[in-house]
Amino acid sequence: MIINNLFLKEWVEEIEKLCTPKNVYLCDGSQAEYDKLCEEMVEAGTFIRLNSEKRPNSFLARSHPSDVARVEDRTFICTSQEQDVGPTNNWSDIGSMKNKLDNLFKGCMAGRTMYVIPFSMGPLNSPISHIGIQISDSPYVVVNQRIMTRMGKEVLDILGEKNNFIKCMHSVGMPLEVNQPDISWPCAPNPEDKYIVHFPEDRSIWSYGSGYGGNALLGKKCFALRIASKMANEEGWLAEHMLILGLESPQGETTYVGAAFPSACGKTNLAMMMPPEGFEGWKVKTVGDDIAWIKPNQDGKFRAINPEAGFFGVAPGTSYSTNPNAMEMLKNNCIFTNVALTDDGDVWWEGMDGDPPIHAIDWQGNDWSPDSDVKAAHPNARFTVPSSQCPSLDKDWENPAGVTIEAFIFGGRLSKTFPLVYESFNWDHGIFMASTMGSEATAAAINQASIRRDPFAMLPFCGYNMAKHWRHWLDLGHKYTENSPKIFRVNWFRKDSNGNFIWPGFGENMRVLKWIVDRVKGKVSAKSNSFGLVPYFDDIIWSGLEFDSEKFSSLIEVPKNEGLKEIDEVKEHFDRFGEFMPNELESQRIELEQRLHKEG
Ligand code: SAT
Ligand code: MN
Repeated sequence: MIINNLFLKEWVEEIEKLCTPKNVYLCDGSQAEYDKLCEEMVEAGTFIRLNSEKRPNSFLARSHPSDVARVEDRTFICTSQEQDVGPTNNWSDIGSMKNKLDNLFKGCMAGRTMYVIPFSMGPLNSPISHIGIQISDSPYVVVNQRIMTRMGKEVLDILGEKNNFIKCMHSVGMPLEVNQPDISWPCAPNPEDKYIVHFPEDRSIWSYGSGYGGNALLGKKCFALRIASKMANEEGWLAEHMLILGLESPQGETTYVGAAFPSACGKTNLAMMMPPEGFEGWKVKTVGDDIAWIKPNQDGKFRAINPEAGFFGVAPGTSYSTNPNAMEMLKNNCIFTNVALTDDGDVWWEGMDGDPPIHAIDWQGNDWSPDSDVKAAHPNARFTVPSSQCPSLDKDWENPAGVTIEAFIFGGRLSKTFPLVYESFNWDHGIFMASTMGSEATAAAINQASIRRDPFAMLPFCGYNMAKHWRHWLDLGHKYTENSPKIFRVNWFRKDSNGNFIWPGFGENMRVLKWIVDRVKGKVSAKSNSFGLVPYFDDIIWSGLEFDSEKFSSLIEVPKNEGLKEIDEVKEHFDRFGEFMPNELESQRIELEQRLHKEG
């Protein structure tokens, strides 16, 4: 394969000169190429082939212990003006960062192959999709990108002569001297040597020193969220940290919702949920589990696609009881990273069904048994699996026009104050609800506010000033009033006075989703409290679950003193954004205070 696109050709030559790899390889995205790279990684010790009867065509990788998750404090956004990134991002000046990166990348691929990876975020023929080209010296990245994106030759065909691709530059940051043997997971082990850098103004990404997850699979958080959120702001659409699911009624009518929860809050489980007893005939249909690109169409409908083609999910805690669809989809063609290896060549992680194995090899390659005092799988161990293997996948998941979102759901992890579910009074109030969302701070943060705010679940992912992101959402709702989705907040995690969860969660969340669908379709009325519109007890389907109206009240009522505390904390949260703070949101805060006082 050769590169015909002159812009791409020029860029690849420039990078080759800078990084001085042993050779350059243009990825075609074929199965043969994937198989060959996997085999090479088995030989190099990066991959272990799993038992081909138990887990066909699947591999285990163990990362370097210093390279196990995204590194938020090494993630930078570089813009001309510091205020463009706002108080929630690490800003750095463009010129000095470019100098630093130039030095880091100089010769950084010595002794390695430089892969050129053309990929599309979103279906190849969708007007909502965008193309990226990742350059990487990691074959692990290539095979993961083949699962997570539409990757290879077709993407170059679609790109044609155009130069509208996002440049995604990646190196593991471990050049090899002549005759220096490689290691199974090369990276720059020192945290200060890792750089995940975004230049939203020229829409490029430079990532150095890590081979793991969102640090290295640059289509995901770096492109589809940080860079795309900025593009979306300029072009009038949305790039959000949201799962997309469809709720299909027994009559065959599907209602799609986009739901935002912070990372590792069970988004994959919710996106693939099995409806509980009492919901015969209902189906949950999966479109995506992490990212949504949403563009209002000419009718003002919010059409959403999942820009990804695979799931990069947290393995620990995944089981037939928490997510049977995930367990089914993980039966073959998977890459597992940092899970445990069983003696029969299969994988295991904490929380999997049944008894733990009596012996395994842990994620660091050491012997492990149930009485070891370390975990067998790293808590952020992941699976990479094609979406097409998901049993609950929606028939429209690759519809180039997307699916119409009728409700947005925002959730956090909060043990008190916040109702199980509430609907906003109007669009602006919904944006207030999303801009103030968050999860309980841990005991370590005892002197700080009790809630760690994660607005829109976008705290680590918004590529520009968060307050401008709120402004953007407000404006979109004001522009498309007729078909704008309803907005809800949910909180599965409220506790009683004994510290026990009041709500059973998991599949039972379907009861809440069904109420949301009924609200969207105008089938049920709602009761107002100070926080928003909450369900009447009788409007939730209870069959199959014992739950009385008193317990239900304790899940949806807002104690006045707790509500007032929230008002004060929200003020502090909003104050951080200074002059960029939209007036509408401060007005919402004051109205909430007035409602709380009126309730007496
Ligand atoms: O590693 S990822 O960024 O892809 C997943 C996450 O941390 O949310
Ligand atoms: Mn995520």
